[in-house]
Amino acid sequence: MPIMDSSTGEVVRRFSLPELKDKAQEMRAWAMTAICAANSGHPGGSLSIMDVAAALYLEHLRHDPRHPDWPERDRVFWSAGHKAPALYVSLGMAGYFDERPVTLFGQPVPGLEDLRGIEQVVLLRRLGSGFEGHPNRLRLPGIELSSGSLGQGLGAAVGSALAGRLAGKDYHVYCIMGDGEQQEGSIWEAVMAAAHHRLENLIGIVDRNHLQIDGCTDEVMRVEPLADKYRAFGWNVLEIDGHDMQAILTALRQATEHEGGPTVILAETVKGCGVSYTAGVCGYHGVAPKDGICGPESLETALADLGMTEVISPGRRARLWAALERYQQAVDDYVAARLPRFSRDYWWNRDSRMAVNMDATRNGFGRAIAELGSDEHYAALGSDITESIRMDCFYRPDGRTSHPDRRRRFFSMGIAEANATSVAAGLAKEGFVPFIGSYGVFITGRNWDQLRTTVAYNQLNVKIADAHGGVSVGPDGATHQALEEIFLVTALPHFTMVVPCDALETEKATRAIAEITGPAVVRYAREATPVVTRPETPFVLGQANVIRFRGEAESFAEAFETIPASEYPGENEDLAIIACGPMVPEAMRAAWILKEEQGLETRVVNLHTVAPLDVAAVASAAADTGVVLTAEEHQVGGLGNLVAAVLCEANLDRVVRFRRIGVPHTFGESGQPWELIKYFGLTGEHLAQAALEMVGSR
Ligand SMILES: Cc1ncc(C[n+]2csc(CCOP(=O)(O)OP(=O)(O)O)c2C)c(N)n1
Repeated sequence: MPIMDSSTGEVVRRFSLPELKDKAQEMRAWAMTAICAANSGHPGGSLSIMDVAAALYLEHLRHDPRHPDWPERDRVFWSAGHKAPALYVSLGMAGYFDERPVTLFGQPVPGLEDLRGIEQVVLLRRLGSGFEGHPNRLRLPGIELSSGSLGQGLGAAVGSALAGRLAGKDYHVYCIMGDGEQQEGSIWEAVMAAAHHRLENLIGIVDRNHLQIDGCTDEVMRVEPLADKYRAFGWNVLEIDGHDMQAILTALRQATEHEGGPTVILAETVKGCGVSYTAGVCGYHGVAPKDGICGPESLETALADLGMTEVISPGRRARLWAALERYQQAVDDYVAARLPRFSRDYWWNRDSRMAVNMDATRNGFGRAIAELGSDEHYAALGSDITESIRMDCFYRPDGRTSHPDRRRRFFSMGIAEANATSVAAGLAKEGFVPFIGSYGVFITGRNWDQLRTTVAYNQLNVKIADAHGGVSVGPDGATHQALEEIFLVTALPHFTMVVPCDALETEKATRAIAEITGPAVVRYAREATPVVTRPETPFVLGQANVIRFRGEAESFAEAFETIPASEYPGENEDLAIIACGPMVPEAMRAAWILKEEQGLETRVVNLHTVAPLDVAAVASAAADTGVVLTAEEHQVGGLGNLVAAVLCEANLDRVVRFRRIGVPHTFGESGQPWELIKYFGLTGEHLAQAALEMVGSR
C-alpha cells in the first residue's frame, strides 16, 4: 500500500520501478548533502539501506505523511538509529516535512520559510532543529521510536505488533536493523518472543552489509549463519539483494502475506553503496566526506557518482548553505543569550592570559592503556568502538598495530556490552586484568546488572573505560551522551570511580585504577578540553586536590596552584566549587572571574575520585567557606548528591549555602560540543554567576 490520504482512503502517489530506483539515488544524494552540511553522521549504513527505505516509504507502507499518527498506519522502527539520515530523507521524500516550518526548539526561525520538504535535512545534527544525530520521536513527525542504543528496536516492534493484534488492527510493523547489531543478545530475546507469539504482522529487515565499525562482521563477531539462526528460532526468512528494487518490493509483499509467524528479510547490501569512496569502505561508517564540498572524497564527487548533480545543483546547494548559515546564526544567538556576561571575555584562549592546550581526555586514556598493555596481565575487550574510545592504543583490531604481540590479549566481543562485561569478569577471576569500554551509556548502563552481580558482588578486578561521558560528545545527541554513570557506579559496593579533569590526569587515573585490585571505572570524554595539570601535579586515588587562583601568569594553568587537600591549611576563602572531570577547568575559570570581577576568593576542589569520596576535603571546604557549589558534566546530582550527603552528615557548626550545577535532569541534545556546554549552563561563566547569587544572598 503506498502513500495514502487517510481521510478518504485514496492513494495519493505511486512510484513506478524506474522512479523508485531514481528516488533511492536522490535520497542517497540528500543523505550525503545532509551529512556534509553537518560535517558528521553515518554515511555507510545510511547508503546501504536506502533502496529498502525508498521501497518502504514511497511504495510499500500504508501511511499518510499529512497525518503521521494515523492509527491504521504501518509502523517502521529504526532499531539501527545511526541510520537517521536515511530515515530523515525517507520522511522528507514521502512528504512529512512539506508543511513543517523550520523551528529552533519549537520556535519558528524567521527567514527560513522557504526551507520546506526534504531540503530541511540539511539541518541534520544542528542544535534544536529536530534532526538529531539519532532519531527522536518527540521532535519530528513520522518517527515511531527514539533510538540509538543498538539492539532495542526489535523488542519495541514486538510490543507494537502485539498491540496491533490486541486492538484488532491490520497494520504491519517493520524493524530495520544492522547486521553488526545482530550481535546484541537483546535482539535474540526479541526474535524468540516474536516467534513464540507467532507475530505474522512483524517484519524484521537486516541491512546485511557485512561491515561495522571495527571491521567486517565476520572478524568483529561472526553472525553467520544468520538465515539458519532466524529459521531455527521459527522465523520465515527471505534472502534478497538489497539493492534490487524489484526483489525488495517482492520480498516486502511476500512478508506481509506470510501467515503464522514473523518474517525477516536479510537484505544483502554494500555499505556506502552508490558513492565511489564510501562503497565497501569500513572507515566511512560514521564520518562526513573527508574533503568537504569538493575534492576526491567530497559531496561533489558523491553527487556525481549518484548522477544527482542537476537535482542538487551548485545553485541549489548555495541556497541551502545560505539557509543553513541563517539557522546557525539563530543557534549562535540563542546560545550566546544564555551565557552570563562579565566586564571582559574570559573564554578559553581568548587572549594569552586564558591560553591553554586542548587535548581530549580520551587521548590520556589511550596513552595509559598503550603503556599498560606491555604487561602480560592486562587484556582488552573490544566492543566495536575501539578506536574512538582509544582502546586501539592497546591493540588495533584492524591489525595496523605497533604491538602485534598483544593480539592474543585483545578480544573482540562485538556489539554485546553485557556479555563483554561477563567475559571480563571471567578473565579477571582467572587472574587477568581486563579493560572493557564503550560509550559510557552502554558500558555502565546497559550492562548494569552484570556490573552489579558478576563484577561487584564477586569483587572481580574488571576495569571499565567509561568513554564519551557528558554532553560534549556533541552531534551524536542524547542517546550517546552518558550523563548517569556516577549514579550507576557509585551505587555499587566495591567500585572505584575516577572522573579526571584533563587528559594528563586521565593518564594518571587510568594507571592508578589499573594498579589497584578491584572493579574500577575511569570516566572520560570525547572532545578536546583544557589541560590544566602538569606531570608533577599530585594525583592520588581517593584524595582530592585544592586548586587556588594566584593571579595572572604566562598561561592559564600557571595562574593556579594545586595542593593536596589533606595538606591544605585553608585561606579563609569566600566559597568552594567542588568539581570533577572537565568541569574542573571551568571551575578554575569561575574562580578567576570571581576574583577579577568581585575580589572573591574561591577554593576549587578537584574531586577526581567520586568513589571512594574524599569526605574530609568536602567537609573542610564547607566548614571553611560556608558556600559550596558542585559542578559536573553529568545529570545534576551525580557528584552533587554525594557532596550533599557529606555536608548533611558532617555535623558542621555553621549554615552552608549549597547548590548543584549539572545537566538539569534532562536528556542531552545534538549540537556542537562547546555549544552544548553553553546551552546546558556548564561554563565557568555560569558557575561564577551562580556563585555570585549565593554569595550575594549570604
Ligand atoms: C548498544 C550500542 N553499542 C554501541 C553502539 C555504537 N555503534 C553505533 S553504530 C555501530 C556499528 C553498527 O554496525 P551495524 O549494525 O552493522 O550497522 P551498519 O554497518 O549498517 O551501519 C556501533 C557499534 C551503539 N549505538 N549502541
